Amino acid sequence: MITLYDLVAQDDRRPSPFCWRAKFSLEHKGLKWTTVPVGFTEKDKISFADSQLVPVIKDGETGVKDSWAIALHLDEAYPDKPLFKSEMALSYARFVSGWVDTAVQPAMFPLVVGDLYSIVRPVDQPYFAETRGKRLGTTDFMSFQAKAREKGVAAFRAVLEPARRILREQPFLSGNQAAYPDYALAGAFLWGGIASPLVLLEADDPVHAWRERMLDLYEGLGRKAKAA
Ligand SMILES: N[C@@H](CCC(=O)N[C@@H](CS)C(=O)NCC(=O)O)C(=O)O
Repeated sequence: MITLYDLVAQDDRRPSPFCWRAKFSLEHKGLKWTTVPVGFTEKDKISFADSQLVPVIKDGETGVKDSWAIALHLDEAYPDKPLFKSEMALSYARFVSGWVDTAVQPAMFPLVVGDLYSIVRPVDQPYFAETRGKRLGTTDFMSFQAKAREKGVAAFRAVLEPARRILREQPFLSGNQAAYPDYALAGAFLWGGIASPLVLLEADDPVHAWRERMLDLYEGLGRKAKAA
């Protein structure tokens, strides 16, 4: 049994996009896993892995931090049902993950930050306000979010164009079956959806239909997640 240290918000919500990558990876490989909830200020729970961030996994005596390192570890330790079937598949997954990290999530964050703050556990809110306030230059996250939404929703949809082009042609970013590139992008949408009721996608967007397929995967793992 693998233990995933998973970011927790109010009402046991689990919003972390990077933890979602790890959850989908564990499911992809058919491994048994459980979670330990970790609040923003509960760094002591993940110190065994020398980490300040989640996801972290404990696999037997081994601790692994960072979602990408976790994926690599799982393929190395459990070669069955590979996440990365070839060097090219690994490279594509890395490229898509990098795009989600540097373009998709940064475009989404300002649109949901006020709602995200309001679901953070009260005990963690001062930490969130300090760290994210520094990043955004304000702790008035609701006003920041309202301003960002004026032009940001259209800009966010534009960022998704590379995914939209491929999803017009095939059901998943990875082809006929979902794999790591899909998990990376789905993690971002789970983050947004768990934090905020904001409608991010138009109903006729191919990305919308893909997101529905992603929510259905693994017996509706994503769909069962407590959303805003
Ligand atoms: N590169 C890391 C990023 C992990 C990350 O940023 N995790 C966030 C949650 S989504 C976190 O632990 N934040 C805690 C904090 O900001 O103190 C990965 O891929 O795992």
